Amino acid sequence: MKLYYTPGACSMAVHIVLREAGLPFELEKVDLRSKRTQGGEDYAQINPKGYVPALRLDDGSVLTEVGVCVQYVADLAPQTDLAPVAGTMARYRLMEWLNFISTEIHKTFGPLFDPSASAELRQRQIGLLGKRFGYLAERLTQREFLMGDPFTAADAYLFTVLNWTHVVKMDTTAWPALQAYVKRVADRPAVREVMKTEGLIK
Ligand SMILES: N[C@@H](CCC(=O)N[C@@H](CS)C(=O)NCC(=O)O)C(=O)O
Repeated sequence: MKLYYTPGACSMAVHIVLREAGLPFELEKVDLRSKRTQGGEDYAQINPKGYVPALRLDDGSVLTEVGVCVQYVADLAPQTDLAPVAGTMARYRLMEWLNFISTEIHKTFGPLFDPSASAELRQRQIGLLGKRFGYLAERLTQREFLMGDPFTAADAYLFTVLNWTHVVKMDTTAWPALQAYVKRVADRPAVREVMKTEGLIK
């Protein structure tokens, strides 16, 4: 398998699940401005949607969308419990989290990365994120990880997007449970390894 990624982007969720799963994989960095890979390929030929992540599977086909890629990888390593067995209620709970993270958190950050966004829009997005963070913090005071214990693919995705609060300089001190959760995930050996590889920590 080969993961097309950009350091610190949502592709990091797939990278974390690959490391947590202990599966062999290759990495290829994508420059999102030029839309070229580190190896010089035209990224539009790999993922015509133009964004990361993309996962080249061993049969040569390409899988996209964070919430799907993380489940695909997790299912290759069922012993790790990164995703509950397909068809169970627990699996639907995982999908519920993945969808929430994608639509309510990941995409809400978008305008905060846009230098042309107005101050009003930024405030609106920060307010929306604050509401979601309040909900998450309440859940995470009662449990170690989103699904309780163990760590799952949803935690890999949530950690990845919460890491953007540093990038956009959003103050999270109002949600200590969320800060404790981020630290808990950041301290996992696989997560540290991913962050080192992506150049986010030394
Ligand atoms: N729906 C996609 C969204 C992926 C996405 O937003 N990727 C961002 C990085 S976090 C990106 O590559 N943006 C560059 C672009 O859209 O040109 C998914 O879930 O994978």
